[in-house]
Amino acid sequence: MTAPESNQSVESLKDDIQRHVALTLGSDPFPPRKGRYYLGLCYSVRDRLLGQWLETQRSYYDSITKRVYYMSLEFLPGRFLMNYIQALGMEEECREAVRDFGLDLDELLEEEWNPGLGNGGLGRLASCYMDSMATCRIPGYGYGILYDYGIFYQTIVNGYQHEGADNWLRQDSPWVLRRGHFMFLINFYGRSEAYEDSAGHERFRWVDTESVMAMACDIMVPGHQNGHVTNMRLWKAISTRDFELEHFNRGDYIGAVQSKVESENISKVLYPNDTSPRGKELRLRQQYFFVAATFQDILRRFRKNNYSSFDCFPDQVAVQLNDTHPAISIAELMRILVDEESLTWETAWTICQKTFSYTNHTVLPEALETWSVELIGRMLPRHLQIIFEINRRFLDDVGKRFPGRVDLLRSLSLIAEDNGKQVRMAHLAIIGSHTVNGVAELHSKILKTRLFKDFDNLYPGKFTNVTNGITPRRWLMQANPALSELIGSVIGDEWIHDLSHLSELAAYADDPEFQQRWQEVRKRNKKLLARYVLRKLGVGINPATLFDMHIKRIHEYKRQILNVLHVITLYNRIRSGSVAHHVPRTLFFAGKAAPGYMQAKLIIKLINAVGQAVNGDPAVGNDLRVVFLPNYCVSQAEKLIPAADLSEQISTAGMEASGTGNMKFALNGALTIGTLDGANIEIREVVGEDNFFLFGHTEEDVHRLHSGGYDPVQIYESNIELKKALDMISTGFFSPEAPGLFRPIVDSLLAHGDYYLVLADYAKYVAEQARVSKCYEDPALWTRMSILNTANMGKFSSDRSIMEYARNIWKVSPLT
Ligand code: T68
Repeated sequence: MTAPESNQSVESLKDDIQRHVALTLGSDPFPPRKGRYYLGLCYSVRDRLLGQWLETQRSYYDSITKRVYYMSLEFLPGRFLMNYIQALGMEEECREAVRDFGLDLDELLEEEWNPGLGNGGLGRLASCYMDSMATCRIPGYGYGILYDYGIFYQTIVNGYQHEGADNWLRQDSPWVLRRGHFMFLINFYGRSEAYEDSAGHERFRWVDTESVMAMACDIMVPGHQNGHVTNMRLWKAISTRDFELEHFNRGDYIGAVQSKVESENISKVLYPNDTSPRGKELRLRQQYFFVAATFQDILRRFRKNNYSSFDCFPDQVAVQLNDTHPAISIAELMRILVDEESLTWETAWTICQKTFSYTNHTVLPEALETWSVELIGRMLPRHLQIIFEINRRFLDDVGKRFPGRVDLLRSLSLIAEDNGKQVRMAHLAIIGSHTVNGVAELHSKILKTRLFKDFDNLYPGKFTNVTNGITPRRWLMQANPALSELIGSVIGDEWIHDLSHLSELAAYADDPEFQQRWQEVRKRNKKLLARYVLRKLGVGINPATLFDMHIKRIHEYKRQILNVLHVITLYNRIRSGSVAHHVPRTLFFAGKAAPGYMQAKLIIKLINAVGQAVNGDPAVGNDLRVVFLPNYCVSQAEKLIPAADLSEQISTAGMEASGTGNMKFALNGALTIGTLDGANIEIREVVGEDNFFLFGHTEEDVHRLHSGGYDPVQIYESNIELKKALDMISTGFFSPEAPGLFRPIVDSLLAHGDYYLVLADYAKYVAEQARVSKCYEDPALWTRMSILNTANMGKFSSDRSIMEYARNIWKVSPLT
């Protein structure tokens, strides 16, 4: 596939770039300028993919195949240009073409803005899965929302997080193809009206609604050099003409424009995952907006194939719900089938259950979605009626199977009563789906044995596991070209399609010459990062130090605090001269805190304050440095991860559903210090216990400690180093201008019971970190461990995950 066809030659590329600069952008191609030539290159690359995209979409129709609809309110695709270039196998040609214009491809790539249409792991997972669906030729689509504003832009001002608007579409994106001819009407509010049909049956229709249009905007997702291009369809809200006319007819021009603007607000902004998702009316509107638009599109395609009956719907359509955000789909499909297609309730329900499957991404109780009955009843009155009917039939059934078990009815009901009446979206997703999966083995086990135990008893076999994965294309080939080349030089390039081939590297783990080349690549990556940090922050860091990275959303369960306590401990040891020998480290932190999560924002301030104290202390010098990189995003992760020596995966056991950053680090040869949580457990299993730094209480310990008897104060009193670190935080050592500033952090650990068991794991963590330093001092040992990490990561390719979904859940096969 890489053999240059005529339009892949450097000359044709150059012609196209200049043609686009002149005729698409209306700019003078001379002299070549970075911004314009970047766009010229984008359009030229896009042209080369569009044909493949059209062909792929046509092939779906020709083969009348079952399709997968991956529904996700979030996607974090990262920059597109290099991904497209590599998918086409045109990197060398592109480099040469722009070089001939006196430009540098790597610099042009930096012109692209990151589409931040997601919060973190869940959205990035969706994008890895799109990449794998395309590469594995699984016929499918991604569906979501084209937000005008993605996740906020984070800056750090005086150590504090500031949130700015991320107006990523300010300049039109060359990748977003607006489809003005795919518009659907979406209804809200109004009421459900009963009427009698011609056969005398009571039926319902949804009337007096307000409406808005959903316009399709498509983004291509190419497979890797296989000619298969999957579509990601994102909906944009557009006001209806009717809406305007109504106002205009009343002579209310400003009112007309205002309601137009308001209705278009639906797709304006991505919600950050705040501590509690409750009560946000616009968020529920977003969910239904994208669900209703997607189902009209699904039905349009289904009808196009001329099916005589809806019975075969589940043979044509598999819908994956990425968390509960699209779970209102279940009520929507019931409404369509019963109200519009006149199917019986029983037939419609069978179709629903055969169509949907649901992925859960969290066990944190505060993150489980509920919507008040009042809000759903007002915004989606017919759907609420349907949810009540689903619940009535469901509880009837449970009541018959388990007579007298009122407790069971209460725990399983779709409606929670304790906090005003709330609809539990996870319960709706579970009973409306044929399969429910967790995202790592431990997480799936917790779903079955704790969170949804009663559901598992009720529906044996419904709960399953698909361990998350990451795409090797972005997370090794693209992010780490030097390591990819080294790997390719000894085992070839098959790993790009089949990551299990990396295991062939194990044979080289002790080979001194290969080890040296491995170290050189890692050194080079660290130097590149040091340069980036200097450019961005003006902070000099030493690439010879151990690069220790903790990069992910800031959350108490992810325990950045535990890491900070270790940093302070090292700092104190250096200052007191109590370590005979210290291995110099640079600590990297990056990540956003939800704007309403005060404790997380205070943690950011603390990290920066500790950084300021440590970095400014002449007694420390190069031995310890702390940097907080603002505005963590996909592109930044691509720069950080290849340069990491140590990956911090230190969540409280049982709380991180899977983690995917952990996989990216290990794939790039970083060693992990981690708890037995999420996918860490499976990573440790494959890379080997000897090649993983383990510490901390297990999930069962955590459960036991939460049941009573845990006393963090006693631990504080009995550990001198810990006590000293906490006292420094609480007495203002790091905030002399406001000594009480960090009290809430210390209070959460001492006065409020330390829910995340930071103190319980401190001693073991610090001890394991000492073992990290010791290993790092033995380059041959460290390098061997690093190579073995990369070599054994084959399992964590998202291609493997996608093929498991395809085989076991969706029942679809790759197109041939
Ligand atoms: C993450 N969840 C899990 N949620 O925390 C992580 N939540 O362990 C897992 O690896 C990853 O999903 C992929 O499975 C999230 O990222 C969100 O971003 C989110 C967004 C909106 C509302 C709630």
